[in-house]
Amino acid sequence: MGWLAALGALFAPASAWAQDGMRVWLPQAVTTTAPVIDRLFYVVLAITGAVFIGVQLTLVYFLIRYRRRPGVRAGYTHGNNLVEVVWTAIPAIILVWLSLRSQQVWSQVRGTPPPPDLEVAITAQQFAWNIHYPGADRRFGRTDASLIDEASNPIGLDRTDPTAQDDLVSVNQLHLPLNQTVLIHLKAKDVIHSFFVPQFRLKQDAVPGITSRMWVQPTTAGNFDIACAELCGLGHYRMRGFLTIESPEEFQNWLTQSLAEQAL
Ligand SMILES: [Cu+2]
Repeated sequence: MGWLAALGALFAPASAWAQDGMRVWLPQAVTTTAPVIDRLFYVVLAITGAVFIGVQLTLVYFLIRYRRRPGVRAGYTHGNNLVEVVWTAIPAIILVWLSLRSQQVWSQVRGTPPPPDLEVAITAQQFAWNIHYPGADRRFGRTDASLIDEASNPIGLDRTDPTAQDDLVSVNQLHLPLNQTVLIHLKAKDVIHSFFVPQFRLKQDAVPGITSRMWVQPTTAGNFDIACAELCGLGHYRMRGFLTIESPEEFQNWLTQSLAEQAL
């Protein structure tokens, strides 16, 4: 039966690919800023693609044009100052223009976020994502490392703190409401992890001792994977979270129901 298992292993990536709608190009873009990053990607691809084709065609032309012939040395060319100036100046101008454009995209994607409708704290650890919702009071309860209990209280939330009463802590389940601005506070408990949702076009390191902030505004409902993009230990491969983007009503229902289950 060994060969059957081997065959299965061979087709596992194919079935994951089929589940993702057999996309051959970029994953879905499900936030307001993802298409902005994609546009920059296409601009860079178009420029480098055109240069690549141009350089290869010129190479072939020069191979033929300056080949060895009776009475002519192979590779014989003479310098041309004007051509040298042009092919130095054009890439320089393109690079300066691209860096200015990238700066604009960067400030739009990672600059000051619009006022958030919802805030979520995500604490990465070997090998899970702890998701902390502040609840109706919109204030995160106090956390304290000495209160951490891996089984019952992975982020060390102080349940005696009044602002913690309506807080929800879920493991690997991130639900986000459609069309609302969400500010994510990203932390790490042990080693460096990296929060990665390909459909957000966002990848952010989670570093112990630092709270990194990023924001998203989801535009498409669906279920997506959260991957850890930093080799963080032996269980790195199974550090997978589940992202659900749903309507604000469905999100509220999920929050209320999870809070009720948490209280049991
Ligand atoms: Cu990790």
